[in-house]
Amino acid sequence: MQSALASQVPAELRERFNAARNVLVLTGAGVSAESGVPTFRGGGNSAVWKGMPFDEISSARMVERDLPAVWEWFDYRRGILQEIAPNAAHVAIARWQHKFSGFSLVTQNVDGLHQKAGSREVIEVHGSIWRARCIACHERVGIPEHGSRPLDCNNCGDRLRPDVVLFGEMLPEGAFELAADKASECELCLVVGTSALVYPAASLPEIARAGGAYLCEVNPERTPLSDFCDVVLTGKAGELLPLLEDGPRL
Ligand code: BV8
Repeated sequence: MQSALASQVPAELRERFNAARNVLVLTGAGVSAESGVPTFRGGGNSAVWKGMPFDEISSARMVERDLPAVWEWFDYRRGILQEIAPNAAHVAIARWQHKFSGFSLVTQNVDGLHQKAGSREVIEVHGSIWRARCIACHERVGIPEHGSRPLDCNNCGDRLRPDVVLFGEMLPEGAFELAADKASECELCLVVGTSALVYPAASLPEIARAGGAYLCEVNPERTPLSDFCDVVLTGKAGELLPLLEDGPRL
């Protein structure tokens, strides 16, 4: 007997998923929601930090205006993340890297939870909260999950900033181009847990579609992308993604 959830997976999607040779998954904050990481938008709220909307505190302007405030915001988020584990969605996606002959994972998230779940070669188009970068020489340095954050650049002594792409900043050299190439080559594109509002990442599903991909969105809410997709699975990623894998019908 199929569970109500499993019946949400249309036969065509399941067939395509099992037959696919080249798959791309694009994730946003929603894939980490069931781990307890607050999303930025949706659910009637948007992230606010000390009265500033998140796209203000997470902006290039703020790095120039008040770098200590930007660090306080990222230190706070890293503190939350230290206690957080990947959820069933991250774990399913990590399994998929061995399931298909061609598999790409592009994430807008900076939380590192895909890597924690075992995903490798993750294309992080918005950088990582677990790295810092020198303002002057751009030398990068890792930030330990437990322990103090490096303060100044070992290379030139100048100040460090989060190695995260803030609003109004270019994406990491080559990251978007690589993601766009993979999107144009895939035959199945799964868009998981993103409001599809932030560009250029939000243009990746369009690039996949232009390359002939079958588009599937996984999200409890409708997004501007929903009508553009071949199929929309309405629900939580942690519940729905494991159902895509061919296994005993629940
Ligand atoms: C750029 C890192 C070129 C920081 C982020 C003016 C000047 C400059 C640029 C612009 C401008 N006006 C517009 C732009 C472009 C701008 C943009 O797109 N703005 C939007 C908001 C209109 N983009 C940029 O600035 C980008 N750079 O364009 O460079 C340039 C440069 C200079 C001048 C001109 C052009 C840089 C964008 C990157 C910004 N950094 N993050 C940080 O983390 O603090 S973006 C931020 O939003 C996050 O990274 C996040 O990934 C991203 C998108 O959000 P989502 O991941 O989708 O999360 P969200 O909360 O929105 O949605 C969650 C979804 O999950 C919801 O749909 C919800 O229903 C769903 N969900 C909830 N629970 C679940 C679930 N789904 C599944 N399962 C669940 N359980």
